Amino acid sequence: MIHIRINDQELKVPEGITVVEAAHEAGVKIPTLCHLDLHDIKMVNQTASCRVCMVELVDASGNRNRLVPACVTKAHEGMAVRTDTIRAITARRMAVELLLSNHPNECFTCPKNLECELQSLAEELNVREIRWEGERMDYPKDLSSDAIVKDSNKCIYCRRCETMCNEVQTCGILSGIGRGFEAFVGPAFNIPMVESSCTYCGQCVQVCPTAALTEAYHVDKVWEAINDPDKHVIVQTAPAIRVALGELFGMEPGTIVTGKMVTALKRMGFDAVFDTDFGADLTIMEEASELIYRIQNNKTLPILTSCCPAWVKFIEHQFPELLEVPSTCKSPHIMFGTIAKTYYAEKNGIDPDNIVVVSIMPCIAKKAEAKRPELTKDEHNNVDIVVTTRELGAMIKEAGIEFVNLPESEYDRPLGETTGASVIFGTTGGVIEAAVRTAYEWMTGEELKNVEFEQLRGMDGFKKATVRVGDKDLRIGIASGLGNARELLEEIREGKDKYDAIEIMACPGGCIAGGGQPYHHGNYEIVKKRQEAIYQEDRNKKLRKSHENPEILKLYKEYLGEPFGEVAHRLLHTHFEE
Ligand code: HC0
Ligand code: SF4
Repeated sequence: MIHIRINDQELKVPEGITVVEAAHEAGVKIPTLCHLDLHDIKMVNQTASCRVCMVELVDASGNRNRLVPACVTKAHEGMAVRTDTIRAITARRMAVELLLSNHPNECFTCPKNLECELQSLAEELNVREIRWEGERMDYPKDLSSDAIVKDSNKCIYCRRCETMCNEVQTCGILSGIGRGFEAFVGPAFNIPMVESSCTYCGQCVQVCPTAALTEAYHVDKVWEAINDPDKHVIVQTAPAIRVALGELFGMEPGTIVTGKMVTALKRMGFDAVFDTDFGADLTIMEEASELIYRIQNNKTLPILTSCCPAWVKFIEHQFPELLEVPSTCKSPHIMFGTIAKTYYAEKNGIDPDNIVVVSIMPCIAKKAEAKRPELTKDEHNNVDIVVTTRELGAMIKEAGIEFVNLPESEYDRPLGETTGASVIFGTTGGVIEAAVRTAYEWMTGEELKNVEFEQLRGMDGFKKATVRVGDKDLRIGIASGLGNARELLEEIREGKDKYDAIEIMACPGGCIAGGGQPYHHGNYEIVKKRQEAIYQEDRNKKLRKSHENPEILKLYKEYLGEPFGEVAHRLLHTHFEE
């Protein structure tokens, strides 16, 4: 421990700590912008480029003699720091003023209005004028992808996205381009995002403090569909939405808002409100069957879950030689779309051409997934519009619905009947746990009494576990975050460790921390609360194994035949390419 002084407080702090961290221990907040320390996922962005955290050092004679950026200045024995002098305050305010001097003046219409960290800082630091008009950038927006919009004019060069993409996700898409006023972060040679190997995981969007990176906005398409009297508009909600949507309305992170969300969707005018969890239960029927088939027929193992579209893109770009490993199952929301436009359409006598399927997802990559050529070649075979949790929140506000006071309602049937197994898809480890619950009973013929597999849970980015199933030990690998996925895939490629089944989710923590979820502004405690809520929602369910879902069993009996059979293959499976 070392002794330092911050303002008038004497402190004992661990060696190696930065001045920002030491000040935090003293209850003093030093504002930061580029700085981001996500220790839960081992990411530290310490570029010190914004200079918003300037403080004054005081020498042994009591003279204030130097301004330093607190985020990269390490505390040392006997150090004295003042955060509250006019010089420090002016320097911080000036840093924000300079950033604003070449920032587009369009807060009213900006997608990050009221969520922008630069805007909040300007308010927090009492910036009341911009004294120097800077040179403006005038780059066109990159609207090339269906998922991400890049507006380089709003880039403040904090490089958080770059650290996230390169160090956490190991995708290497983003880096600094240009000099001076014209500098911004983008793909090499500033090629359009769609031509890069971007996975659309959206983690760069989650950490961007401004609106330089945002999701492609599809709210208007949904309103158009709802307002078209010829269309039967179905909405499905992903597992992770229900534990995060409330945050957009000031509710505590981890509040479960399933019933209120269903009421809101009904009031917004959707013709049927269903649950992606139904698609997740269906996925388990297929994936568990595929796992057992591969084990019993000595086919390629491990099997990898294929429901995360960013992860699928990652393996296509980065490990094409391993493409036979992922399960051929379509992802749950795409399976759902297929069933809505076949089984549900036939059962209700609706022309599939008049059905519009809207997916509410915590994910940005789902927007691009829904447009993949192999999933769109049959027009009755897909999801039409994908909007994120944030876009849903915006629609609820736009519709004038007072979310917090809503009564609760139930999903419609039959595609709204679900089990606890499908809810846990929303967190890292959940898909494989759900698959094990079913595979166990199918492989042993015995009832699984305790459905909670602690060894598959938690926020660790890379977990290895063994689950005893009858006389077989199933070796399981779980990775969340693409850097961890890379480690796991390299192990498989090099034959370093053997697995029977593997789950990969591109976002650290799984879909609960997806690129389309409410901004957590770097606070992983929020993500942990969402995870606890997911497991609570599982415990709230009467049925907790996918193969016990009565509507799923009816779907196979009336329409699909056997799991992993001919019809199921045609409708619910796909292939991967690049
Ligand atoms: Fe997920 Fe999904 S669990 S990817 O994390 O598998 O986005 O929530 O909807 O499709 O079900 C996201 C979440 C889903 C899908 C499901 C899967
Ligand atoms: Fe990198 Fe993911 Fe952002 Fe693409 S979406 S640039 S892969 S962090």
